[in-house]
Amino acid sequence: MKKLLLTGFEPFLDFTLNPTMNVVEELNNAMIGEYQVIGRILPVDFAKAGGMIIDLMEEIEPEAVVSLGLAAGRFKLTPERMAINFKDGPADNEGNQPVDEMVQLEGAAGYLSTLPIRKMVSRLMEEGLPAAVSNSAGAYLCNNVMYEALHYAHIHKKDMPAGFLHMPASHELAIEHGNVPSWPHRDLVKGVRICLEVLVSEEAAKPDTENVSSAM
Ligand code: PCA
Repeated sequence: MKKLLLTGFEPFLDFTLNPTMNVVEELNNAMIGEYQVIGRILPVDFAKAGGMIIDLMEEIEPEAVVSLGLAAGRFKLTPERMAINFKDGPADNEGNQPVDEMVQLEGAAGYLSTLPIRKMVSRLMEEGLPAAVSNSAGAYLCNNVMYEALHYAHIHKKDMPAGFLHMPASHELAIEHGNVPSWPHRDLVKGVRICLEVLVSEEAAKPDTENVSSAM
C-alpha cells in the first residue's frame, strides 16, 4: 500500500472556517487506487507551516503530496502551476508578516508542480466541475507550503509528485463571510477526489523503474 499525504489549512484572516479542513477530514484514510490518504491540517503560521510539511513528509514517507488551500473569491477549482521563492502578504495567525523574504535562501526562484495539473483540469470539467490551471499560488502560506514540499522533493525524492490545489469557499463559509463565491462541500470533496484519482492513475501508468532495473 502506498501513502498520499493530503494537507489542508486552519482558518485565517476573516475566514472563520477553512473548507480545506472539512475536505481533508472527509478524505482522511480513504483508499484511492492503492494509495491510502493520510490527512493533516497545517497552521497559518509562516514560522511553522513549512517545517511542518517537511516533518510530515519525513515521518509519513508518502509516495505523493497534495496540499489544499482556500482561495476565497475564486469560482473554480484551480491546480497551481508553480510555487515562487517568496513570502509576502497579510499578517498570519501568529502576527508574522514577512515582506519579500525568500522561502529558502539557497532555493530555486520557483518550482513547477509535479502533479498532472492539465489532466486534472480536463477530468474535473468532464465531470461537470468548473476548473482551470492557476499560474500563481500567491506568496502567502499556500505558496510557502507548496514551495517547501517541492523543494524537499527536488532535493530528496525526485520522483515524488507534489503540488497544490486552491479551492473556492464552501457555502457554509460564504454564508458566514457574506461576500465570496462558493461551492457545496460535496462538490469540493468530489473535485479533490477526482484530482487524486487522476494523479493515482497517472502514477500507475508510469513504468515501474524498480522492476525494470532489477530485470536488467
Ligand atoms: N489559503 C491561504 C493560506 C491558507 C489557505 O487556506 C493561501 O492561499 O495562501
